[in-house]
Amino acid sequence: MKKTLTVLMVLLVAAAIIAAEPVLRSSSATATEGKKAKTEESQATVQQKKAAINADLPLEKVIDLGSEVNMVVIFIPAGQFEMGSPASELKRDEDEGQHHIKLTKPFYMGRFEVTQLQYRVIMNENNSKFGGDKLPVENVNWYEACRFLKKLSDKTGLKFRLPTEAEWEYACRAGTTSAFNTGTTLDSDFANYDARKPYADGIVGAYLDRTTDVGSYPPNAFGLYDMHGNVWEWCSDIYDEDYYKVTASIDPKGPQEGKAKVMRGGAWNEYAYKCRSADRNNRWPDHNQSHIGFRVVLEIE
Ligand SMILES: [Ca+2]
Ligand SMILES: [Ca+2]
Repeated sequence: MKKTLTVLMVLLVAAAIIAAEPVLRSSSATATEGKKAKTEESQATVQQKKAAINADLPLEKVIDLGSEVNMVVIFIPAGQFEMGSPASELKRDEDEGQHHIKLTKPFYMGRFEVTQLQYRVIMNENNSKFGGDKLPVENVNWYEACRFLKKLSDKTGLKFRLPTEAEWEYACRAGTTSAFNTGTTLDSDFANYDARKPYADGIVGAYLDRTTDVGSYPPNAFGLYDMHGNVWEWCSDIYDEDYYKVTASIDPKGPQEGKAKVMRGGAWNEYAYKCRSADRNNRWPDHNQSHIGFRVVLEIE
């Protein structure tokens, strides 16, 4: 009897190890990535705080949406950066050619993707596929996002809009030049995406098959959450694959003509390479899908 029990115990332990294996993470790798991200973060964070003090503006603002619902926006400093990806970046696309961009004005950006609760309070509707107040609103097309921003602006007397593509990437990178703002890889502890297929020397992780509450993963150096993954985020720009070849280097607003709109950052159902800071994607503006949402920009007048 005792021998049978021992054999059973050994089998159970072995089974537990095998079950844990596919999502097993090396803690030393996580620590190294965390440290790397932190070193890069601190510079951008210092610059952000300094710029807010110099402009005599708060680092974050709490916007009252009514019905005891708030939205927090974060101060993003003016600055310069290399937009796009270097030719050496793995799994990059041809439309990401690197070019220097200067953003001359600071702005505020939503700390989180717009949530279902926030969307419902302003629009009295919510057609998201996944249900939950703290989940990002999705299944929301570009026109609907703009209507939300218009209503929010009317209600608050402030000027809300979608980020430009350049503002979005600048805010996502927060001073980093690597493929992700977490470093050279994106592991499933850092974002909600399909981590069954790792990027570069990344580790295989989980696929949740759904959105997650906003802010479930660590923020970037500017204090923005879910810039990689969860839901794709609409930008104001029209998409043109050749735009980077002719783009204005100061405060670019996107091409004049075209139908599709830019979306950025990847989503819960995408592999890591689609969540890269430089990756560009697009959809027609009347396109509703359960992996597309948005985040606000509040202009500083
Ligand atoms: Ca996102
Ligand atoms: Ca792309």
